[in-house]
Amino acid sequence: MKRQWWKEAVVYQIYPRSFNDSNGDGIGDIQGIIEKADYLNELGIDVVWLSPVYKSPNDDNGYDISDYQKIMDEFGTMEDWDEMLDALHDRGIKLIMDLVVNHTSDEHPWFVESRKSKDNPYRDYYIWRDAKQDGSEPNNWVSFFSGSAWEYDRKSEQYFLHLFTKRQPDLNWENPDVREEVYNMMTWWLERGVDGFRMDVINNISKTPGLPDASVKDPQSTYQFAAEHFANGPRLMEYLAEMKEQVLNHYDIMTVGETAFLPIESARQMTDEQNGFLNMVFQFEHMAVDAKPGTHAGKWETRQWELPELKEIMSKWDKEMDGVGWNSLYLNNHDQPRQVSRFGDDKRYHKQSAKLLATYLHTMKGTPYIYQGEELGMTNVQFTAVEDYRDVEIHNMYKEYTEERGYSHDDVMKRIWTTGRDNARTPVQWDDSAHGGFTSGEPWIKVNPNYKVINAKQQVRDPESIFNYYKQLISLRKQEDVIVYGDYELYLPEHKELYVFTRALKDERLLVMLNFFSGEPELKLPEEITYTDHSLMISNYPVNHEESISSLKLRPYEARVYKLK
Ligand code: ISL
Ligand code: CA
Repeated sequence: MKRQWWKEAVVYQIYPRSFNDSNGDGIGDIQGIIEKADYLNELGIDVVWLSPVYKSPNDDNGYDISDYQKIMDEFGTMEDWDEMLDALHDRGIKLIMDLVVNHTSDEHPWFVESRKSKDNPYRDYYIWRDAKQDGSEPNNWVSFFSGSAWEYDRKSEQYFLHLFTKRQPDLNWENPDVREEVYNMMTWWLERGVDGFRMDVINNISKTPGLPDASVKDPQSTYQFAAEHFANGPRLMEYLAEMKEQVLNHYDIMTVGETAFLPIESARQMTDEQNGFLNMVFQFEHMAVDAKPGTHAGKWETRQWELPELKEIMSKWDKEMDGVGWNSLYLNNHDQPRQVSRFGDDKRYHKQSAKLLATYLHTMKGTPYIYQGEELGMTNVQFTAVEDYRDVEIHNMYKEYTEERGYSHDDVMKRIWTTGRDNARTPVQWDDSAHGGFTSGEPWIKVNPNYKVINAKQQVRDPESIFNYYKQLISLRKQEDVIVYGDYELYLPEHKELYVFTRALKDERLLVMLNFFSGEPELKLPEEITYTDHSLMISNYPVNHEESISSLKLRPYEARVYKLK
C-alpha cells in the first residue's frame, strides 16, 4: 500500500451553523471557526471537512446551494473564508469543502432560468418530465424527505425531479454543459487553495434511463423508495472518470464520496488506488445495524443492534478494500444521531463508552472522521415540542406520520429523539455559560441542556477527559505506522460483547480489546495470538501494567490497546 497523507490524517467535520457564533446573531459563522483554530490545533486533527458555507436559502441548512462561488451571508464573506483557510493552513491543517452537485437550490440562477419555459437554454440543466396520462407524477419515486420526488411547475406545465426537498431540484448530469460547469467550479475552488472535497450523495448523479417506477417496498404508501434507480446508475463511473481527468488529477488533494446504497464492488472500483476516481467513500452499511431493513423509512423504525453484525460489516469492508482502496471510519455525522447515545451509554457510562468508541474508530484501518462535539462526548437531545426542531426532514416526517399514518405525537417524538438529524445539530458546548458559550444571542436551535457538565472548557483542562483521550489517540496515530498501515484481523467474531482484533505491520503488532457493553465479560485470548511481551499503549481505565493478558475480565465499556512483541 502506498503511503498517502490522507491515510495518515484524522479529519474533523465542522457543521458551521452549529459550531461557533462570533457576532451574536445566534448562527455559527466563519469568524467563529477562526476563533477556534487553536482549539482544533490542540486536538491535533489534520483536516477539516467543512459542511456547506455557500450561498443558500437554507431549506436544508446549506445543502441547497444558490451560488457555488459565494459565501452565505450569515456565515461571512469570501474574505473571511480566505482568512479561515490561512488560519488553518498556518497551523498545518488542511481544508476540504462539501461538494453538493447532485442538486442545487431552486434559487440557483440555473433553476430560475430553467423553470421559465420549456425552450429556455437552461431547461435541460434539470430533470423535467411530463405528467403520466392521468396527470399524476412521472413515476412513483418518494423523496428522501417525504412525499413524491416530483414537483409540478404550473407555469411550464411539467414536473421536475427532486430526490431531497422540493427546493432541491436534481441536476441533469446527462447534459455535458452541467458537467462542465461543475468541473469549472471545482477548479475555481482548488485554485483558491482548498485541499479536497467531500462529495454529497455522489453516487446519485446517474439515474436509470427512462426513470422507471420503483418496486413496491411500502404497500401503504403511494410513493416508493427508488435507490435501485437513482443510486449507482449506469453512467456514474463514466462521470467520475471524467471529473478525475478534468479536475482531480491535477491536484494533490483528498476526496471522499458520500455513497449510501453503494455495493462493495462499486466501492472497490471507485476507490481503487490504480484506476479508481476517489480516495475513499463513506459506506452506510454499519449505519443500518439498528434500522428495520427494507425501506428508507427504516430509519424511523429501529431495532436493537448486535455487535456480531457490526463486526461482520466492518470486517467485510476492511477485507474487500484491502490492497485495493481505502476506508473511511465514522460512527456519526450531521445526519446521524450522536454515537455515544446510539452505540454507547450516555448516562451511566458516558465517559467510558465515549472513549471506547473513540478507541475503536482510531485503531481500525482507515481514515477516522470526528464530528464536532464527538470529542467531548456530546449526546442526543430530547426536545418535547416539535417546534424546537429545525430540520426539514424532521418536520416533513412529523407531518406525514401524524397526519397520514396516524401515529400519536408521543410516538413520533420518540422516533425523533432516537434518529432525528437535529441530535447532531445542537450547538457545540464550549463552556458552562448561557447557551454553552456558543453565542451571546439566541441560538438558531436550542443548546443541549447538559452543557453545564459536558463542555470543552472543562474537558480541555481535565487530563482524564474525553477530549484529552481523543488527543492522545490522534497523537498515537502520528507515532505508530502500524495504526495507519497495519493489517487488520478479527478474533472472536461471534462474541456478543467483545470486539477483539489485531493490527500488524512487519514486526509491529497491536492488540485491541474492546468491551462494547456494560457487562464484565471474561476474555480468554485466542491461542493464535502469540507474544512474548506486551505493553499497554492506551486504555480508558487504570490498568496494572504487569497484569497477564492471556485471560482477564474487562470492565464496563473498557478499551485497551497493547503493543505485542
Ligand atoms: O439522513 C439522511 C436522510 O434520512 C440520509 O439518508 C441523507 O439524506 C443522505 O445521507 C444524504 O445526505 C446528504 O445529502 C442531503 C443532505 O440533507 C444531508 O445533510 C447530506 O449529508 C441532501 O443534500
Ligand atoms: Ca453569527
